[in-house]
Amino acid sequence: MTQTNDANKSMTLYHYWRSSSSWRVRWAMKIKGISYHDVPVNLLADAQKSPDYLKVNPVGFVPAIEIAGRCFGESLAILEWLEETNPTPALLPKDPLDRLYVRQLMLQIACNTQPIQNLSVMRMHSQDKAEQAKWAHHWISAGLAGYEKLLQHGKPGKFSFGDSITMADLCLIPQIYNALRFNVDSRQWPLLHGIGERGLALPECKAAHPDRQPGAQLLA
Ligand SMILES: N[C@@H](CCC(=O)N[C@@H](CS)C(=O)NCC(=O)O)C(=O)O
Repeated sequence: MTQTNDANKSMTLYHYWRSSSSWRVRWAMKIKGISYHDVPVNLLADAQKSPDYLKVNPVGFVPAIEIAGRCFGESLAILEWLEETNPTPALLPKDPLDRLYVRQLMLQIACNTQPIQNLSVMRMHSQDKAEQAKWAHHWISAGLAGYEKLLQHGKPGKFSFGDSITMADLCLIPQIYNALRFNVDSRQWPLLHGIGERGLALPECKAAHPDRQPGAQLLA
């Protein structure tokens, strides 16, 4: 596919080392063997709201990706594009109902959990760091408890759906990492905790891990 190859040659990922949404995309790109140029966006310095970055993603969130001169945001939309243009290794199951279930899991994190504990939402809720942490703790706990229930009614194996990594895991595992920052211990949910441990041990996940990203050492 010529278009895909051309696009793959010229990708720039705008991301923040500790952003769970950014980690989803980094991890997918590592799994699919796609290289990219890095542009770190420092959320603590509000670089996501700078005029330059707003030209990349007008809504002021990371990640964003530049592909063949065009810029796009929204991590799940980017994951779907990566899957369409680089189908192997697959990150979604083949059966449409299984895909529906995997997407339900993805959205349990990407719609029902992560946005509520986002930096801008926490800041709007309160300026007080302790209150922000309490808020994040509550909503991450609620979101992960829901994910565990979905797993109990699904077909978990080594990972969220069977024994292969899917996009659901790409959403879950960065959220588990984020949870630790707010003292939410995933051991209370045995199914997702085990998935988290196995996922973190994978080389592609390690390569996409926040600690290995540009900017991490400076800001940690
Ligand atoms: N739905 C978006 C969410 C992106 C998002 O919330 N990004 C966070 C970092 S994980 C962010 O840029 N926060 C900056 C802010 O809240 O100002 C996606 O999946 O890409």
